[in-house]
Amino acid sequence: MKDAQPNAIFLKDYQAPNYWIEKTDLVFDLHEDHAMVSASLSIRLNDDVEGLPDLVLSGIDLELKSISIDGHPLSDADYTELRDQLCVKVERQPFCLEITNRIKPRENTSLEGLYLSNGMFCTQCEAEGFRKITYYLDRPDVMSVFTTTIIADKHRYPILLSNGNDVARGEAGQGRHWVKWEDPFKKPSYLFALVAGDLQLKEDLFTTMSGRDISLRIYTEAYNIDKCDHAMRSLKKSMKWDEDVYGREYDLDLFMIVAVDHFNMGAMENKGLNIFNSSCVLTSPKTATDSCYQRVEGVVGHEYFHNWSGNRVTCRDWFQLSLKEGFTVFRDSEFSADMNSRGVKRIQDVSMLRTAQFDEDSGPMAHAVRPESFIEIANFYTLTIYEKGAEVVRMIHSILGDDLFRKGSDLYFERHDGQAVTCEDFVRAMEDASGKDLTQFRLWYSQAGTPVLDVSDAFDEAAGEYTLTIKQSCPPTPGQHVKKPFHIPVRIGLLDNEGLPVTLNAQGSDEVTLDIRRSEETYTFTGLSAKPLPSLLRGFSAPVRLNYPYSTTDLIFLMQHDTDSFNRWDATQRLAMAEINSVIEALGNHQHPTINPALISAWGEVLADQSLDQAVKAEMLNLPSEASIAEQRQSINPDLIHRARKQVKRAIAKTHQMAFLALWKKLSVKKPYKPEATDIAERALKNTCLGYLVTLDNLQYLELASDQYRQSGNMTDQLAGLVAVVNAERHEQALIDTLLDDFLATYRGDANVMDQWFSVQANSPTLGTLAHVLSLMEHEQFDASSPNKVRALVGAFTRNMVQFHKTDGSGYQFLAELVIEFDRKNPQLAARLIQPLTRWKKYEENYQAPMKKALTSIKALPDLSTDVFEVVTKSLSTH
Ligand code: B3K
Ligand code: ZN
Repeated sequence: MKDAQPNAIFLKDYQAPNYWIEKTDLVFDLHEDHAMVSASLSIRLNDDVEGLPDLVLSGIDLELKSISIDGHPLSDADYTELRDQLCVKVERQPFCLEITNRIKPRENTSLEGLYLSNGMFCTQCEAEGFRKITYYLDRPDVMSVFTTTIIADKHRYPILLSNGNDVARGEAGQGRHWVKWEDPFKKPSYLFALVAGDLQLKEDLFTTMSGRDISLRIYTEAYNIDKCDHAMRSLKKSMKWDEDVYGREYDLDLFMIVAVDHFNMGAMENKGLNIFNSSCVLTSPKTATDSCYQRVEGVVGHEYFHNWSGNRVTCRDWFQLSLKEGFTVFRDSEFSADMNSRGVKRIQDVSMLRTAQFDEDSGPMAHAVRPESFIEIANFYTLTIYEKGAEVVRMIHSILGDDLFRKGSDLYFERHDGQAVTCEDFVRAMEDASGKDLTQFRLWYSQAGTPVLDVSDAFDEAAGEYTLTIKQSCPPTPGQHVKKPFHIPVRIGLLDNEGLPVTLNAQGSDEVTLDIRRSEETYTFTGLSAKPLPSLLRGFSAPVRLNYPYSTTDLIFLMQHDTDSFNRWDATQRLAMAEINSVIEALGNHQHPTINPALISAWGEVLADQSLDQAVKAEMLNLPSEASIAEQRQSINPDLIHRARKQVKRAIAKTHQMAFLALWKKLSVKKPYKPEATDIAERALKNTCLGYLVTLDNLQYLELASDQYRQSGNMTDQLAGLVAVVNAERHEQALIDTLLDDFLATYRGDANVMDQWFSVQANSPTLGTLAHVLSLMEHEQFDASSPNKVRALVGAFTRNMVQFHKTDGSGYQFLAELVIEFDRKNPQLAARLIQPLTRWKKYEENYQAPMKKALTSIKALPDLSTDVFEVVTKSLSTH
């Protein structure tokens, strides 16, 4: 537990370290109830520092056993042990500091530092976990060459892994053995990794562009080893893609991935030894959904790409986190776009950004892509750092174009290889390589909040001139009340009355990118015979909210004619959103809503459109999610959102049920499962149809869903069948119970599949009551020490608009009690779980009070972790 009133750390206070650690030799002696860690650190004074200041090392929950310098044990007067630090007097330098300390991995439930997952030792050091292993300058600008020797029982831990290459091994007596690893590349401590366990191995080979053979190894527990093929294929594709697109070759002779069940996030890019949440590695047609296959491919790519964007060139300090994360998310999303359907990937990324990142950016935790301060860095692994950071890199890419962007990335990697650098260094490399001025663009790194573009237009018939006026603004965010105008690239096109693209310039282009720089900009297009319809922010060329007074007819026109598939999709979402909003108003006024027939017939046209890509069609038919609707509302009434969305969906289903049914049937042909774009698209579309059909109170559709559950040979269709039965308007409890029991009996023991079973129930507006969630927490398949399970059950429940948001506050109270309990075990998980309460001010009044009460009850506790303390304090702050 940390201080009750932890302090913020500021970017402006950054100072280089007083000492460097040039070499780090580690020996781990692993035992059942403890581990002994011996570190030999070759330390040298930073040339810029005068005198010989004390060496101040970080260390948490460590038991110091011995300490010496250059072989001479230190006396008590030579060092001081503080709570989280060790201060060592320095009389001469350079020197070698030798430390031995004891840790208790089995008692480490934070999943940070060295801990156990299913009896296997593993580590997670980013951001500040290495200090839970040994005393160290645990900051990313201290880069060192590591060697690691691991000693452990041979029978229980036959596999001993660390970063780099294994250079020696031997017997250690008494049934123990040892392996020594050397990593020739210097790295910060956050990239250190160790694994010891009884693991099986899947092996392959990749030949790099310069002809070097790299051994690829994926380690899992024996019973999962047949589920690694897709991850291995994804790894090879990633290695090839980074060579082709960025010219980046892998550097070690060995690349390892280890899958573990207990992990706080998706995966970790430790040098040469990536550690993954098993949910991001393991797949098989029967146990993994299409989106799971795609997540595995994306995460494998992401962690692999970090080898250059993050490891070879790393961050100077944690304020620069987006330097590696934003850039790497941009890289992985382009990789996925190249491997699958580019249009759909963009739609999915933007949906997520607009739903969750926009929400974060308008709430109490809003922060810039490069934050100015934080209390707990673990709270800053956010959608803003990752997804908005990726959008910022994407904008640089679109301002520079493919070739100059590649020149910029080449320069960045070449100039900073082996260094710990800043976002500024990245932007400067892009500027230097391209000759473009990104001065104003840099505001994207320092200003938080989502900019708003208000667009209006006018047409001068006599002159044939069309004028677009674009005003930008950005709402205040905590600590930043006034914003300067951003540099915003806005890609647009114009459609004529026939829906054909209008030529916009002398070069004959029908699409241009407007570089918005001032708070108001005007653009004039000439030579038009009638007022065109603008297609704005094509491909979502900047992470902004765009307002333009589109009529229903305009949106339907764009849905039909826009050449930009993203904007066609966006038109459906705007149309649906307007309709759902008006139903919410009607329901709020206790009126009977009627659904606009224009919307219903527009959906019919999408359904009938033979020319549409199937995956895009599925996305176009999908209504905005409840979370996305909530994000766009001024004031949230969860119950009304749920009911309104359902009514619109049912109205569409009712009119088009024959078309949905016909399409479902057409796409329900049995064929072997392939996780490939066309097949994934067909399944997505088919299951969208099923989702519409079961909104109707019709036994036939319920049977369709349960047949699909029973007959499908893959998890995507089977799960969609189950979800459809559970949430069908025609509620048949006996059938629901039968299918849930069948699912349990089939997949019991498969942790990742069981996560789905918990989520389906916790998500359900009818099934997912608090009482049911509480009973599921007692289920033998539930494991409170697994973040995946907690997220699958409790996380899903907190997104359940109907059951979590009860005005009696029962859901909020439950969450508060759980957060308090988890905070003692796993603060990172606790701080994530609390998120749904942080937006209490956005809810209607009768929800606000119980949400605030729950937060206040957490805040009242002494000894909160810095993680939960920061989130709760900022959420309750009046500023
Ligand atoms: N870099 C890690 C995230 C570490 C989070 C630590 N709390 C995974 C990734 O972004 O690749
Ligand atoms: Zn990352």
